Amino acid sequence: MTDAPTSSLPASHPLVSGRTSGSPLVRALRGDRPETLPVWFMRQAGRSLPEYRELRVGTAMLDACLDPAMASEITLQPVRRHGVDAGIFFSDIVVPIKLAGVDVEIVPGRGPVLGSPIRSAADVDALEQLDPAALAPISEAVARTVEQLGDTPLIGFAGAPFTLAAYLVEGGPSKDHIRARTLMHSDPETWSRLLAWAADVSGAFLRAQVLAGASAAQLFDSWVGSLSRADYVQSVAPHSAAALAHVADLGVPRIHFGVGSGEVLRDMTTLGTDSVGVDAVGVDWRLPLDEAVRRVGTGVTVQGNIDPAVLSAPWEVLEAHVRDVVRRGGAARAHVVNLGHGVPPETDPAVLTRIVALVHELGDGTDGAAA
Ligand code: 1CP
Repeated sequence: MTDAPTSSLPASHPLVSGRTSGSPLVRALRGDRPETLPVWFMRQAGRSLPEYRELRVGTAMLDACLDPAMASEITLQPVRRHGVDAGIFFSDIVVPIKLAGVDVEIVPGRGPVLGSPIRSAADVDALEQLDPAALAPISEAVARTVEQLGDTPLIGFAGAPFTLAAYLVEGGPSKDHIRARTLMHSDPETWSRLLAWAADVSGAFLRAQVLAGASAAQLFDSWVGSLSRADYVQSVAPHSAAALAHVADLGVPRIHFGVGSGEVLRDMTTLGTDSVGVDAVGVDWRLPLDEAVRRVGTGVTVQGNIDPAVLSAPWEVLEAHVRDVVRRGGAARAHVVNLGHGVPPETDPAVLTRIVALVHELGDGTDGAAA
């Protein structure tokens, strides 16, 4: 896997030119154990940073995402501050559906809200394809960011079809995504067309980021934990595979993450097939990493899984927890240290910087020193 083909990428792409191909993140995703464990944090860009809050004053969330200079600056802020081993592109999973013409906005303190939810066959029929030209601000923001990042890789991302459908059908954030799951059972044909549309739109968004210079691609299926395993395998995994297929020919390492994903972790690794279909699987805080490895095997890198709740505990407690995460991650072929979900907005950013320094002291994570 180390020699994954990268021929469809432009020669100037950091994975091809060599700028990021030897980085700890890319090596770990491809299955090596670099001398230093890579670490980054989901939602590292955003509300925990005062410089972010300052920059965002007066600009709506989705406007910030579509302003290349602002999106790029916000992406770089946590990299400068914490010394993390990767940037994650500042955007949102609903950006591509907005660019495809869906009436969606991000309401502060709440999340994505739709003007009118998508609930019937006719609603799905009315969805429009994403015009590739609409992705220009995304490509420009990524290109600007990658230029500034030097040897540090940028992770591109997109929402998985199920998590997007959870917003599209519900019309906003919801607890158990009941309406979405009802549609899946009551009208499987409409469900399938909706997820196929979401896979196309998300896949195009992900591909634009990779072509513009992202060195890894993460698919977020944040709400996958509300599905039974049977429903996941039958009605969801094929569409996640379709979204990820949009970058398959580019040879970029692919990460698949979900929350509450213990029951389906193996299926998220295989994408419902017989063999490993991604380079890394993200694990939430509920499942110890050694147990995750027991479930997914050693053909895939694990990413995770510091409990976000422990970030605000006393340092001694947090330090012991981080060491335990690293020790358990030693069971995997390779480990990318991260949280089990996003950084809570009230987190003291100094704590994140301290975790990065600690992880970088722990070597490749297999010497038992972490214990
Ligand atoms: O004004 C603000 O600051 C709004 C807060 C915010 C931010 C900073 C939202 C609204 N989105 C984002 C950025 C964002 N969203 C990133 C940035 C890069 C980084 O990680 O540093 C990423 C990767 C996302 C992806 C995203 N959006 C996911 C998947 C990841 C996850 O955390 O599970 C999901 C589920 C969303 C939807 C969304 N957007 C925003 C909120 C508050 C939510 C969740 C709402 C809910 O609870 O349903």
